[in-house]
Amino acid sequence: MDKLIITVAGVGAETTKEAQPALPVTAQEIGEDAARCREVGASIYHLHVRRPDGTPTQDKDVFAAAIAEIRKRTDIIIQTSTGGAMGMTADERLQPLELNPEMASLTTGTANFGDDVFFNDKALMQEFYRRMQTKGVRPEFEIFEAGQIDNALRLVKENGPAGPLMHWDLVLGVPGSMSGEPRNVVFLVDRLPAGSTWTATGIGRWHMPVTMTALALGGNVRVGLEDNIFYHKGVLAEGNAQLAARVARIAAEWGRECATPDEARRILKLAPYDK
Ligand code: KMH
Ligand code: ZN
Repeated sequence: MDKLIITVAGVGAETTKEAQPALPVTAQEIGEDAARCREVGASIYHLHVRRPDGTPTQDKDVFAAAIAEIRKRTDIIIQTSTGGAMGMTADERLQPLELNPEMASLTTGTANFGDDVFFNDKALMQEFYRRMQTKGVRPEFEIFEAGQIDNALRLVKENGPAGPLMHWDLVLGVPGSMSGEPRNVVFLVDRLPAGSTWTATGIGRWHMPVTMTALALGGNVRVGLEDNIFYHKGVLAEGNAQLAARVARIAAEWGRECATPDEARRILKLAPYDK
């Protein structure tokens, strides 16, 4: 079994500082957070950014500032979000790709998202996918519903591959979309094409069921305040690193070590890190 790749979704677009005081918001806070997470075993940082008042933005310059602060401190793989926040236009969401990140998220389908709709029709997906292909940015296919796997496979069939393998993130438990029951994780993993790599994350109360199922299946895990603000029911996490450290500890007890960022690059067949 490959070493464990822990992704930290440390910032997100929906979590607020009021709800979770440990949320990193400024570029410096994000840089320090990514370094702490890397120290406890994380190898990918899924990056959203915020304006100084905490509101989400996809502004390229705000991403550049956060990436610079991360890069001052750590070699962690940076995966920029193209999901952004509810209501953003496709052009807004695409901005961080201009910075040529190693990876970027790509949701392959529209999904209910709380009281809102996270809109990703075919034209949008295709534009995002082709832009990533052209720029050599590896997509992480974000799957909230089963049909989104088929949509991603169709993108590859119609446009060709965007790298030597497909990497997936099963995002389960968003209110309005597929829940994080273990059987749902198994169902989705069964549908991924041979040669794929995958990670999974459970939103809110689904955090631990999805984490434990992913570990049991030999997959990878995503944690972080974007997805879940609690350590235990009703007890806020101290921060992203505490959530990452717990998964690293459980995996170690099971005899599975965490991949360093460079080991994760090899597992994901990404280009070697160029300092
Ligand atoms: N904030 C959500 C609407 C992604 O990063 O690609 C979308 C999201 C997915 O967070
Ligand atoms: Zn995200």
